Amino acid sequence: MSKALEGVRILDMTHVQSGPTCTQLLAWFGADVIKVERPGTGDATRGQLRDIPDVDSLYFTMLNHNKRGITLNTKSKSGKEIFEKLIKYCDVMVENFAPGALDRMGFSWERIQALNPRMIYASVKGFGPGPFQDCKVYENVAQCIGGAASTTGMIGDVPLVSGAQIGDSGTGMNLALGIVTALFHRTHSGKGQRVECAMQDGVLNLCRVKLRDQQRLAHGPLTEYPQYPNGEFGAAAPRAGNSSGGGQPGWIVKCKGWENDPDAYSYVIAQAGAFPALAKVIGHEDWLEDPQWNTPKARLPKLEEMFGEIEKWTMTKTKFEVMDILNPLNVPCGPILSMKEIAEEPSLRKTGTIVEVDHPERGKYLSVGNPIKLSDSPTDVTRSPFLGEHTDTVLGEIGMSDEQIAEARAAGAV
Ligand code: CAO
Repeated sequence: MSKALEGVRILDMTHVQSGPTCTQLLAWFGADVIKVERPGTGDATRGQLRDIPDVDSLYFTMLNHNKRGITLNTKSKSGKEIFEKLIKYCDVMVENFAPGALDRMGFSWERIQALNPRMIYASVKGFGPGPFQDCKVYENVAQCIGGAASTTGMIGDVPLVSGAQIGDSGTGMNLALGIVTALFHRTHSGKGQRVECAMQDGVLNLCRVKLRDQQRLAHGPLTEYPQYPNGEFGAAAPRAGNSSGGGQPGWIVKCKGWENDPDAYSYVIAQAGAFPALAKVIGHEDWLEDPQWNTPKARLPKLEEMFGEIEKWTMTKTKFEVMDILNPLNVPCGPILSMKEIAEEPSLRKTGTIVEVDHPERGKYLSVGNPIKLSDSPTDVTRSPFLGEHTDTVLGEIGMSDEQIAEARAAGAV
């Protein structure tokens, strides 16, 4: 079986998380990803949050699978010459340095196009063009500037960032889509193009429903928000606690064992069609005849009370029992799964969503596999490269002799 992106060569200048998630995806689809790192130090994440001394961190290994690794000082004279050869050798260049870093090295988009007109040049930055275009940005900053933090959290409490890396891994996904789209375009245009993704845009794209709510505010209160009917709505779309972002009310309720287990909770959605079954199972058949309860509109001002009654019932069941009972009744619900439970879930191992990878220095560890499954192009997750592991091989591929490689090494370029 051939891999979907076999034959595509990626010059991977990425570091930390956002860029590496993009190139890892492309590598999983079969692209030859050549990760370029600074000699001696490499990607800073190799050494960050280490769990085992002197061994590449999980932070690094889990973001750089299936890649080859070379070292190159792109600021040195001979390093720049090698970099030029690599630009001519590859189809795509990906980077997520601070704004302007590649230009400062002497590699503007114009120069790259001149070197290789078929090159697709893809970048992640914190902001797009505008007043903040020169700022450095990390995940949590992206969540703040993209509207996620302002709209996440409990009512009346501080803004909250999510554990989901929507700024980094989310933007990496966008960039990967931009790259394969540009590759497709190149099949008939014959030309490369620039692909730019701002983390602010990526987060905002995932907060679409909140911009929807911002505009709905002009026409009255947001009736599905916990603030309705007694709370206040200000000028901006507010935090909504755990209420559902859609048209069906939902909330997180306690389940049996919640006193000792921080994850003994379930999300329950009181979807209109399944409401009679839900009411019956929690012992509130009376609601079905009561005009105060038996329409979605009548229930809207009483959602807190309704979920309170649902919770009285869920507290008598484990989160998995709640799932077992409510699913056959077509009540959408889901247990709050801990990372431990997810890591141990056999079905996720089977699908390759959680994979065990072997690493010569750290031994076996778990990683998150490819979330996108292609029928003719399955993903095999292989370990990340050591710093400079493939330098000699790749420099040989671009036509450098052993002697020239030795010279580059002596000059500190690799
Ligand atoms: N050879 C020579 N120099 C190299 C090199 C190499 N192989 N690789 C990197 N460098 C240089 C860069 O050119 C840059 O030099 P200048 O400052 O002189 O231009 C320098 O190393 C540092 O790069 P940086 O500014 O990108 O790194 P940082 O740690 O200060 O900032 C980050 C990190 C992530 C905040 C910044 O890169 C950024 O804002 N990136 C864009 C947004 C992004 O992707 N953020 C997500 C990161 S994951 O949370």
